[in-house]
Order: sequence, then C-alpha cells, then structure tokens
Amino acid sequence: MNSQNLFEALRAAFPEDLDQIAIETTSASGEPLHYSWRDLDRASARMANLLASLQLPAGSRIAVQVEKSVEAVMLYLATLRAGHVFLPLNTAYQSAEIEYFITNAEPAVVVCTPANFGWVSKIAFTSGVGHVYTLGDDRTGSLLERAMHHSDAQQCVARKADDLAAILYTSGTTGRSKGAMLSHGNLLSNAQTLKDYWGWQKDDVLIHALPIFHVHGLFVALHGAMLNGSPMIWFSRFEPGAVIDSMQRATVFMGVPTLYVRMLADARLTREAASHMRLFISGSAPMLVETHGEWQQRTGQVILERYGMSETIMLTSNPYGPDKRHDGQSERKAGTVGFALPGVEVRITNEEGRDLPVGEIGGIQVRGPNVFSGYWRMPEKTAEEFTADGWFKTGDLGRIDERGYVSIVGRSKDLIISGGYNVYPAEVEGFINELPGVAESALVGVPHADFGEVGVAVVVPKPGVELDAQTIIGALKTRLANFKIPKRCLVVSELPRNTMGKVQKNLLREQYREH
Ligand code: MCA
Ligand code: AMP
Repeated sequence: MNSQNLFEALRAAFPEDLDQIAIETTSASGEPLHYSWRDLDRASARMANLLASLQLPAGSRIAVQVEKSVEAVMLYLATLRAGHVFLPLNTAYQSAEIEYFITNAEPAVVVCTPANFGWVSKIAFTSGVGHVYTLGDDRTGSLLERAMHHSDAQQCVARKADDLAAILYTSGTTGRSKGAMLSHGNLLSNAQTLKDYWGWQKDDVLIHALPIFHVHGLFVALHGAMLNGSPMIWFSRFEPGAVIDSMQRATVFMGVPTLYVRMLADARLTREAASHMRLFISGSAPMLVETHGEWQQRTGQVILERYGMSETIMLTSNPYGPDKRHDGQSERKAGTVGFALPGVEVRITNEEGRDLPVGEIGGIQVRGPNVFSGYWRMPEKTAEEFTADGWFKTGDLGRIDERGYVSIVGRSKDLIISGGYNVYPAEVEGFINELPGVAESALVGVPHADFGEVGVAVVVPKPGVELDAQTIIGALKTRLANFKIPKRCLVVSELPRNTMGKVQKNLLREQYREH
C-alpha cells in the first residue's frame, strides 16, 4: 500500500542535517532548552514503539490533556507514526467535561499531567480505558519513563489519506460537544496548500506561542513549520514582551487577535523590534479593523487574516503575494478573511440553500479536500451539517465581494468566541439552569477590549428565591473550564421573548454591552 501517513510527509521535510535545532524553548525553571530534528525523530519513535507494544487496534484514540511542551509534540507525532488517532483536550477542562470526552471517544490511552493523575485516571479506568500515563511540562511522568525502554527507530505505520489522524471536539449549539474527525489527507492537503499560499521560505523561523490542543497551534502553526523544515521559537505561555524580544530572530508569527491586542499594549513593540519579521498571521476570531490598522502603523507590517474551523482546518486566507486566480490582487484587506484557498470552494447561500449573488449576505458553505468526514459517532448531526451535494455548512454568515474577498459578518450558530476560545451558550446555560433556585438563564456575548468578546449571564430565579450572582459564578467555576465562566452575572425577573416565545438574545446583547 502506498502510505499517506501525515508523519511521513512531515519527516521527509526535516532538514538533511538532523542535528540542526528544530525547537528552541526554555524549561519550566527558565533554563534554555534546544531540541534537534533528531531528538524529535528519536523520541517520537520511542513513544510510537511504546504505543505499538500495547497492541491496540489501528485507529485507537489517544486522548491527551497535558500542558504545552515539546514532549507533547513528540506524543502527537508518535500517535501519527503508530497509526492511531490524536485527541487533544484543553488543559482548562474540568472533570465533568473530561468525563464526557472519555466516555464519548472511548480512547485506548489517556495521557494527563502528573498533578491530575488522581481524578483523570479514576474517570478513565471507570470508563474502561486500558492505559493512563502522565506527562509533565518538565520532562517528567510515566510516559517518558516507559518510552525510554523502547527503541528509537520505528517503521511508520502505513495509513490511507482518508484514515483518521485526529479528533477535535467542538461544542454543539444544542447538546454536547461533537468530535470532528480529521484524516491524514485533510491535514496534509491543507498544510501543503498553506505552505505554498503563505510563501514559506528556506530561512523561516516560526514563533510558536499558541496552545497545542486546537487547530491553530497544533496544525496550522506546527505543520507549517515542520513541512518547511523550519525551526521554531517555542513559548509554553504567551508573554507579549518575550514574544516581541524574539522577533529579531524570527520571521513568522501566528496568533489570535487577543495576542495582537496585548502586544500593541506593550511599548517594546516598535518598527525596529518587528523589522526581521516577514509575516504576521491572525485568525480564530474576528480581528478589529482598528487593531489591523494600529499594527501596521506601529510595525509597518500588514497582518494577514485567515479563516478556519475545527471541521475544515483553513478555508480562506488573505493573499501573501499577488494571487493569480484573482487578477494578481495582493491586498491584505482588513475586516475580510481573504479568498477561498486554492483547491477549496466557498459559496454563500440563502436559507433554502440557493447561491446568492456577489455582495449579498448568507450562510458560508465550503467544500474541498480540507473538509472533515463527519462527527464522531453522530451520523445524524453529520448529515444535518452537509448539503445533499456535499457542501459543509459552517454556521458563519458572510458575503463575497466583487473582488473575491470573503467577509464574515455574523454567525447563525449561537457561539461566543472569547480570546480565540469557543464558548457555547447552550452548554453554560445548561449548567446554570441546574443550580438550585434558577428558573432559566441566557448567556450572551458582549464586546471586550482584551478578549474581543466575553460572556455575560442573565439569570432568572424561581419564584420567591433570592439568587446571588457571585454564588452562581463560584458554582460554575467548579464545573466548567475557566474561559467559559461568564465575566458578569446579572439576576433579573424575566428574559425578553418574541411572540414565538424565543429569548431575544439580541436585546440582551444591546442591554448589557457596557457590562
Ligand atoms: C484566559 N481567560 C479567558 C481566556 N483565556 N477568559 C476568556 N477567554 C479566554 N480566551 C481567563 C481565565 O479564565 C482566567 O480567569 C484569566 O483569564 C487568566 O487566565 P490565564 O490562563 O492566565 O490567561 P492567559 O494566559 O492570559 O490566556 C489568554 C490567552 C489564551 C493567551 C489569550 O486564552 C489563549 O492562548 N488563547 C488562544 C486560543 C487559541 O489558540 N484558539 C485557537 C482555536 P480567572 O482568573 O477568573 O480564572 S482554533 C480555531 O479557533 C480555528 C480552527 C481557527 O480558525 O484557528
Ligand atoms: P472552532 O470551532 O474553534 O473551530 O472555531 C471556528 C469558528 O471560529 C469559525 O466558525 C468562525 O466563526 C471563527 N473564526 C475563525 N477564524 C475567524 C476569523 N478570521 N474571523 C472571524 N471568525 C473566525
């Protein structure tokens, strides 16, 4: 079989001299650490051999909730090499959330931080998971100890393009999270397209400052650098000053708008500081036109904004250079997410699913080799989100102008994007409504200078009950990831409803904008 394992394509792009630095970072205690391409190759081989020794069926899920570290990247590569499916989980998730992911995905292996081993392993073993390992961000934990006993050479397991490589959970507008199934072919085709479209160059150095449990940090950034054999300057946490200082030794940066806003607030960001950089890319959430403009004024560089989803990886991008498909246009247009990527089709449709003319606002649909095959074990949900002719309904609303630039103007899905993380009001409301004394609630997104948008909870008590907003927030903190916690909670006597009885969130959004 002609294997199309994504790892083989990444490995083939490693530089000839494997002793060159692949990742430069600092240890948890601040010591400089350097990993060569050989280190990545050998350590991921050891971990892949450890996974092979467990004799799991091909395509087993390997669920991973660990702090950002280079060893976590090795584990991702090892999972690909061993022919299994990587399932990354946000480190902020609490036990109720983890329990859902483990019972839904039925992983064969769970890897967690040493600090969380007690509660995570309890959930895992109760759910029938066979193996739980730990991995710390300081090169500690049972995963590395066990992997050390295995060979550092490994024959990559053959995979077909449509075999699964990863599952990324993305919350549903109703009900629980859905696992978007991404194949080796989805990931590789998108990475190759971006390599060409963003003009990756021989001497590029990527600043990697994003979490590695989402599409942005794990796939777009990591695959981008690896497929080009480019080294990375690696930050386990985003610190504006440290990132700005590293720009003199780097050429490419990728971030969500909050990272740009925070760097703009730092006086060290100057034209001089950014002069070595070739490309700043933003995505995951809308970037304000003002932020785009301020960045250009301060650094002389024009941010390239692109648009993606867990289900589709990247689907549109502003051009890096002249785009031949669009009369050589090269403008990186603020407030737009650019053109459909080469090989990816994007269209705007009305509610009946008919194509809309240029400039009109409708639902954004996408088709191409980047689009996932469906939601894990949810055939009905999958069928609902695809049209009969194979287009995926993004749930975003947008328009395409006469020049071909796509703009996102809203969402038909009820979703709040806060600092690049998605918060699904239905999920948070579900938890609030279960609290004693609560009759009903609504979570709405309001503008926020740092996170772009944040959630405000509006809660109605049961008759005769007095609710305290701080108690509600406190109770939520024990159940939900911290970024999902409403930044404000207001107790009111009723929620505004339309004649159909539906809560009018647009009115609440207007009313509580200033909060
Ligand atoms: C942290 N907090 C937040 C968020 N992050 N609140 C709302 N939204 C957030 N995103 C809160 C915490 O709950 C905590 O509150 C306080 O801020 C400090 O937490 P800490 O962890 O120290 O925050 P931080 O380190 O300053 O993190 C902010 C951040 C981070 C660096 C902007 O959120 C981040 O890395 N965002 C990037 C997410 C990302 O990579 N998204 C890509 C998704 P308290 O103290 O009250 O508990 S991929 C995607 O969307 C698609 C496919 C695409 O197109 O890329
Ligand atoms: P996720 O579920 O984390 O994959 O988030 C995907 C969603 O993020 C998309 O459906 C969009 O609503 C949003 N998104 C991603 N990139 C952009 C962008 N550049 N501008 C506006 N929204 C974006």
